[in-house]
Amino acid sequence: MPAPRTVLLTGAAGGLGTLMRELLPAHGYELRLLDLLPVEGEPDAITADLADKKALREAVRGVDAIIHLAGISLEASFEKILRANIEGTYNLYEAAREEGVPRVVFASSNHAVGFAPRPRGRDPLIPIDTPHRPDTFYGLSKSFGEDLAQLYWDKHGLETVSVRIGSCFPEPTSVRMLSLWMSPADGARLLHAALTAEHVGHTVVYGSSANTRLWWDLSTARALGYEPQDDSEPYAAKLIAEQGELDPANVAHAHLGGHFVSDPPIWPY
Ligand code: NAI
Ligand code: 15L
Repeated sequence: MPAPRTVLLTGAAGGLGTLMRELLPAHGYELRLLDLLPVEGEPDAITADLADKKALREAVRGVDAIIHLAGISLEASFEKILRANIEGTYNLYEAAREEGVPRVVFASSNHAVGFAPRPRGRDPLIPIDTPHRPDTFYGLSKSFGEDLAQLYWDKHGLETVSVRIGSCFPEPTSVRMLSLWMSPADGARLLHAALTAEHVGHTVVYGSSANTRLWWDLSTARALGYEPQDDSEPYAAKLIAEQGELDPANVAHAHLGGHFVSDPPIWPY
């Protein structure tokens, strides 16, 4: 596959979309933007719902690849998750198939496997082939998205890299995030690797920086050419002083998904 140049970024108005809009052009991409909400400062962005099949078909026409970030990014009722994340992702893949887009990078999440116990001490890192253990309907929709991607590869030859993102924010804000943090710059590096690696078929990777306190195995991400440059460790002393070490007796501290397993944050609208 020739290196993609024009890339559709869905979810462009969101937190991660905003960070990637700033960082991806330096990797050589021209971004076409789409979101349910207007994208501030981007009058050419497409304002469309993932439910709008016609708009999606037009949005994907002629792009070399899609980075799919749009959707509900927290827990919500099954009906809301079904519409935005499950049917919405299906609609996007159908549009991509119909228009011959060769590759999608899918924003999966650690919450697809959120009930995986987090490693302690000398425990092995969580492998990429750990079974799906969603911690929420939200996580379930990410498990679905990964399976949908596998189907579209096996049946239609549409490639996907599913990135189980940890926590991609400018800085880690919790002790848990010391293990899962992906710096925005590393996020852009990983998306670039996922867009340009050859013959990915459907590849699933974990998405984080090279954190000292890493819980998962980054080898499938590294195999794409991803070389993380950042580590959350400089934030560790302050966060641990403020919040204390993780308590193994606390169910939210004992699992990869953190508080999503017990008290998930709810999508506000
Ligand atoms: P966000 O909630 O800030 O952004 C999501 C965007 O999707 C919003 O701008 C929203 O308007 C848009 N959207 C929602 N429903 C839509 C629909 N039906 N049609 C079109 N657009 C719709 O979330 P964030 O943090 O930017 O995450 C982006 C993606 O990455 C999400 O899929 C999320 O699940 C995933 N992810 C993010 C992580 C992170 O650390 N930020 C961690 C793991 C996964
Ligand atoms: C996610 O999947 C969410 O979209 C994001 O807002 C964070 O909560 C992240 O996981 C996390 O686990 O920190």
